[in-house]
Amino acid sequence: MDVMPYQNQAEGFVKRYLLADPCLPYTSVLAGIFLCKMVYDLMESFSSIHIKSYSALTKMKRIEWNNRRVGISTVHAIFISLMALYFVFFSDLFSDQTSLQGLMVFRSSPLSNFGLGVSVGYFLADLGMIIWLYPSLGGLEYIFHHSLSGVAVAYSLFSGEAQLYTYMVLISEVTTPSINLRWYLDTAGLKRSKAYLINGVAIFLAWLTARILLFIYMFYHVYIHYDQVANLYDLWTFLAGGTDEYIRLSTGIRSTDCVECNELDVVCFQVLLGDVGAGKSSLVLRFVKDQFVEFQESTIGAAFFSQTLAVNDATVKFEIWDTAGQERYHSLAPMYYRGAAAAIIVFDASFERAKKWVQELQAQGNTNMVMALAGNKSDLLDAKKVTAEEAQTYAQENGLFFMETSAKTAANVKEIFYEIARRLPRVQPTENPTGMVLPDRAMDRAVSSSCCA
Ligand SMILES: Nc1nc2c(ncn2[C@@H]2O[C@H](COP(=O)(O)OP(=O)(O)OP(=O)(O)O)[C@@H](O)[C@H]2O)c(=O)[nH]1
Ligand SMILES: [Mg+2]
Repeated sequence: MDVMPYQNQAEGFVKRYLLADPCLPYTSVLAGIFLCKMVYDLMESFSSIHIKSYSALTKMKRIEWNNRRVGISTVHAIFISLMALYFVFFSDLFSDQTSLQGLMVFRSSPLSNFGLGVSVGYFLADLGMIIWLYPSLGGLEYIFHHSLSGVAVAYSLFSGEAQLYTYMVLISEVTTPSINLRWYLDTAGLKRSKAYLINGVAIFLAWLTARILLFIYMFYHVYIHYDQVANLYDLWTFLAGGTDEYIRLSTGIRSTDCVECNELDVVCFQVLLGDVGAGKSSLVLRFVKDQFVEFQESTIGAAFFSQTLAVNDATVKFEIWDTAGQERYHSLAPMYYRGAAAAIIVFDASFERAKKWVQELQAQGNTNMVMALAGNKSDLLDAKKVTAEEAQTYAQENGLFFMETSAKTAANVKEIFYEIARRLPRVQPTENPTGMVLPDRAMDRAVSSSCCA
């Protein structure tokens, strides 16, 4: 019988469904549960043949051995702490250098999802056994601890949020094998042995490093990346839903806590959208660095910029995501416009793509989002296909404001950002509505996060 067609079908099924990105979290949770069962059975067979003291244990102690102590728990701890050490210290996935892949707090990969999925599978399997054999494998504190851990890891897995911090916490699993070993030494009556003493020292050092120093490092990391952490929209919805802080975050505007800034200072998350080559990067480069590059490279993923404007009596700090216009990056866009307070939709020759972006933002963006339509390359009069009147009418009908800009000549570039700032709900009008100061210095990321982030 020819098995090839079946083999091909099976391979297709695995690739298209089991290992496809959207299914991977579910597949890995199931894999985690099956792996637990496998480790349990292997441990049982191995111990009954090779470990003499195993057969002397009571039935309950054997279950505890295969589950909690030597088996599942230890194998999971070794697996997840190795994964966590890799992602936190060696992988580029969460590093600051790869800003092109979007905010660090929203990054994930098939491998990072797989690791968290297996961990969720472990927590489910272990929780199932604890409840089934309650209270022999552990009391309420175990149920509470495992439920909380499982839910936290599953949240990070399925939302794709803060996976770096989840992995940082999971490094603390390195302490588990030595704690399990202590149980073994206890049960084997080796309390007075040298091994017991060495084990105690190892536990102390592992705790100090993985549960104290590492947690200090994690909170420090959160502190220096607070501008990104504040974008954890779903988590904030849960933690601060309905509060003033949540409203400010969900509209993409928040007060700064910089001591040098006054009460009216705001941070405005902003996104630039538009067709490929329309001039998004050129506009933001002109605004932030007052530069123009004749052959600007096409953006990959997205790029981050920040610039501060003094508008009326307030200082508005723009945190700008310049998105890529290429169609293959379209699916990333919601990550940048979700939670944004303002958007500039840029077009040059064709108007159609810009209209689609407006529709998408109206359907899925913030309700109070300030939207601007920029007809860029106004210096190239011949290339124009859309008249200013046509764009103006469209903008008025759809609640945007329209400006013709040129990144090349700098025409209307500062003005469009200024007009956005002026329209932000938290920026108060004064008697001098035209007062605008644009600092010469482009603010880099490090400066921004140390001050007004
Ligand atoms: N003449 C003229 N050329 C411009 C202007 N703005 C941008 N360009 C040129 O248009 C080309 C594309 O500009 P980009 O800023 O890379 O366009 P983009 O929208 O960021 O494109 P993607 O990143 O691919 O989505 C570059 O070669 C720029 O030099 C402008 O105002 N006038
Ligand atoms: Mg670009």
